[in-house]
Amino acid sequence: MAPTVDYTATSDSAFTNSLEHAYFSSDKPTFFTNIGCPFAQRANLTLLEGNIPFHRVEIDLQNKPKWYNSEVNPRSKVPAFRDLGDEEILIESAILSEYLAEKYATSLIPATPKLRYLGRLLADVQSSAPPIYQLLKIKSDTPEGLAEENAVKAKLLASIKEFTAVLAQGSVEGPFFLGKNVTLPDLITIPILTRTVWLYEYFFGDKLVPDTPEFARFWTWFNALTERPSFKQSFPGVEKLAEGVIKRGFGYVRPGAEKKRQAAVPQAQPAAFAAA
Ligand SMILES: N[C@@H](CCC(=O)N[C@@H](CS)C(=O)NCC(=O)O)C(=O)O
Repeated sequence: MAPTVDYTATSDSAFTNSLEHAYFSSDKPTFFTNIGCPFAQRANLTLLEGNIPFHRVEIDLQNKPKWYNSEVNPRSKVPAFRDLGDEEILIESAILSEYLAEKYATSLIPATPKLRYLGRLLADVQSSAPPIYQLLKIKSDTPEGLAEENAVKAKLLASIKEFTAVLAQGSVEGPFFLGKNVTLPDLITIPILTRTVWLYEYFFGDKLVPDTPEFARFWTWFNALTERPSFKQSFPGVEKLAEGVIKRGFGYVRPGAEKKRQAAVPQAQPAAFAAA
């Protein structure tokens, strides 16, 4: 199946899609992505926050075009990026985002070695936490399953506590990691944390991270980033993500969650794109 290609800028109207080969724009960098992928969203946020023009090629991960492996990314994953004036394809979301900021949007890079260190620490804390999918798929209808579920929940919450402490080291007030301006560590960490927080609410019906003073800095950060146009534009909506999780057997809605969810969760994020 051909990838869906959307035109993120009007000047792409001359584009014609090729079923046989990968399309590379000749007047903008080409970004191969998928709206549901948190790793791709890191780079997508960096492109948007850095005001970097790009041509977007949406890859259907369930039905990847044949050329994707051979002509774009031999690892067969999104994101991938081809810069203008360079035939080489750049991969790996965190490294790619750093490249994009260094080349096109240096204001996104924390200003001092100490702040860059803290930013990398923030990203490390986030990526050392168990993936939310590990929790969602545990069958908790046996005492062992329930114990396992509780252990993973505790690990996730402990990691968010640690994350909150590093946020406060960056800036006590925020709202962003380093204060009033968004920087790369915000963009690298928010995609996976939104999956963790919102999918937890969706599948369990209650909150992983309580609304208490202990987590106030976390919520300030989380709300400030998810309200930005860049986030809304690069996120498919919680329902779409949850649908994908259920369809692929990565998790199931816990009994009673739906009722609790309707009371506890104000609204899922609006879908940014029709197709996820
Ligand atoms: N370490 C990679 C991970 C990227 C990744 O796992 N992408 C997933 C989608 S979220 C993917 O393309 N999966 C396709 C596949 O494995 O077939 C990065 O940070 O860029």
